Amino acid sequence: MTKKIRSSEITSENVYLSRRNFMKSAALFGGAAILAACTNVKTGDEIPTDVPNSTLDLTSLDNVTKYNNFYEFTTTKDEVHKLSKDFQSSPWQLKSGGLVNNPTTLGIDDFKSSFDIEERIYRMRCVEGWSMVIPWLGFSLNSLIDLVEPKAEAKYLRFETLYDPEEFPGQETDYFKWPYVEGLTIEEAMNDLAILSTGLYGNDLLPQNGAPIRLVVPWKYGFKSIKSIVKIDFVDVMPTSLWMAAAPNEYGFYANVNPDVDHPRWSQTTERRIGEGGRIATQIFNGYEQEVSYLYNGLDLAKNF
Ligand SMILES: Nc1nc2c(c(=O)[nH]1)N[C@H]1C(S)=C(S)[C@@H](COP(=O)(O)O)O[C@H]1N2
Ligand SMILES: [Mo]
Repeated sequence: MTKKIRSSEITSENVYLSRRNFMKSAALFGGAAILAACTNVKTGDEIPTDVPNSTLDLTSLDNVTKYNNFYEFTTTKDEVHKLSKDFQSSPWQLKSGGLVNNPTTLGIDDFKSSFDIEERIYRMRCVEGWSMVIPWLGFSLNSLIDLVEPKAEAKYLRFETLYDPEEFPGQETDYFKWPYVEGLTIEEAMNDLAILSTGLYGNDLLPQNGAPIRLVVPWKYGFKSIKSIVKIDFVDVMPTSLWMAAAPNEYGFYANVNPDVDHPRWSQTTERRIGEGGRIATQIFNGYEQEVSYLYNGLDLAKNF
């Protein structure tokens, strides 16, 4: 009998996923999408024929919540969870506007009641060369786009993290231009893989993971998945992200995971899966090529990094 999740990952804290829900989420991805990159291919007799007989091993809840990048708190990954524990993520409002017909401000409960919250198991590849597999809870960004009705001139989405140096000690340093900003083309934002996440491992997001709401775009380097979002603007010019402003020769707008385009200071051909030994091959678009490559037809991915 094959388990979708290693029994060693199942603890009292993270038994969250009924087999039924898991199969639902596995089916959502049409199998190949989440499974092709699998480094621990498993076979078994328990798996329906329409779902490939392999899966991803989840990164442990402990690693997902204690090894974090959230520069608003600190640049020390294993300190983020300690420094963020008193972060006030409620009440919270996310304002969506700009070039839209229906500007909308919603609280987190509004999001949860208006949109279908699904589980999405995605690989996350940090530009630094490590990766995780995380069971997110969230809803398709596309459903918010439908709600606000972008005007024809809207070409990009520009996302902003809360600016509040009292909550975020890191924002008192002027090494970065705060607040954290990220962007997507509207076509990217409409791709079904792009979600706004409100939770992981079956529970609400903890502060260190971007409570109460953050973006998840699994085919791009992790830094695109902006945390603790307060604003989404639909705009007609390409947004300048925090990372583009900080180091334009190192971080471009697209930031698609690409083993063939090295970071100026290191190779991107392999990655270290947190909690596992050794290094594994990094895949183009982080393994989601089938789902997203149409977005980049005719684009030189080395120039548009
Ligand atoms: N606002 C904000 N969002 C952010 C970051 C950050 O420092 N600030 N770090 C990014 C980076 S580099 C990564 S790899 C992921 C990490 O997400 P996780 O800690 O939830 O795994 O969040 C991204 N989103
Ligand atoms: Mo990252």
